[in-house]
Amino acid sequence: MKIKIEQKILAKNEDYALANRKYFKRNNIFCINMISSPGSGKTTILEQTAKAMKDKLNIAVIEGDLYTEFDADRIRKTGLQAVQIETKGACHLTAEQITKAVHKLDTANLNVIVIENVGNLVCPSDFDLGELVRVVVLSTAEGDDKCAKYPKSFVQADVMLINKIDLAQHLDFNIAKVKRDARKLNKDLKIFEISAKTSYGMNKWFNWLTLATKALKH
Ligand SMILES: Nc1nc2c(ncn2[C@@H]2O[C@H](COP(=O)(O)OP(=O)(O)O)[C@@H](O)[C@H]2O)c(=O)[nH]1
Ligand SMILES: [Mg+2]
Repeated sequence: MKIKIEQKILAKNEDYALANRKYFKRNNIFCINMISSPGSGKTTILEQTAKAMKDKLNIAVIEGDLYTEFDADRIRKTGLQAVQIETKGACHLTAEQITKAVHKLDTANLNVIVIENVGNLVCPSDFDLGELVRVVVLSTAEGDDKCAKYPKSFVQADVMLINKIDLAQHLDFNIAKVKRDARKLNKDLKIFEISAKTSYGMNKWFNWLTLATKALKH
C-alpha cells in the first residue's frame, strides 16, 4: 500500500516536472535546482551571484523552506525577484509547487531561475522539479565524508560547489578526497571550490553560469 502511494506521488511529480522542463526550454530559461544540507551557504552564494551578475543576467529565485520567508527577503534585498515556498514540514519541494511559483514571477526577459531547495541532502534527490541542471553545495564545515554517505545527491548533480573554502584549514576537510569521492560517483561532475564569504573562486562559478545560460539558446 505504502509503495503504491509513493509510486503515485512520484508519477504525478514526474508529469509536472516534464511540463516545467518543456516550459523552461521553450522560454529559454536556464533553471537550476540547488540542493544541500541546511547552512551550507546556498542563500549566501545566491546573494553574491545576484550582485555580481545583475548587469549580465536576469535571474529570479524560488526559495524552499519548511517555514519563514527569510531567504526570499534576503534575495529581494539584492534587487532580484524571489518567491518563497513554505512546505510546512515537508523535507523537499515538488514540481507542482514550482509550476505554481513560476506563475508568480514576471518571466518576461528572464534568463535564469534558481530553485533553492529545502536544506536536506536526502529527500530532494527523489523529486525532479523539471530543472535543466542540478547544483549540489557541500560546505567544508559539514565534513569530508558526505559524498560517500549521501551518494544520490552527488550522482544526480551536474555541478558541485565546495563552499566555505576559507574555513577548510581549520576543519581537517580534505578537499582532494572529496573531489575523488565525488568523481568516483559521477565522473562528469563539474567542481568549483568557492567561498561565498571571501569571494574566492566565485568568478569561475559566475563564468560557468553565464556560458551555460548562453548555450541554452543555441
Ligand atoms: N566562513 C564562511 N561562512 C559562510 C560562507 N557561505 C555562507 N556562510 C555562512 O554560513 C551560514 C549559513 O549560510 P546560508 O547562506 O544561510 O546557508 P543555506 O542554509 O544553505 O542557505 C551563514 O552564517 C553564512 O554567513 C563561506 O563561504 N564562508
Ligand atoms: Mg537558505
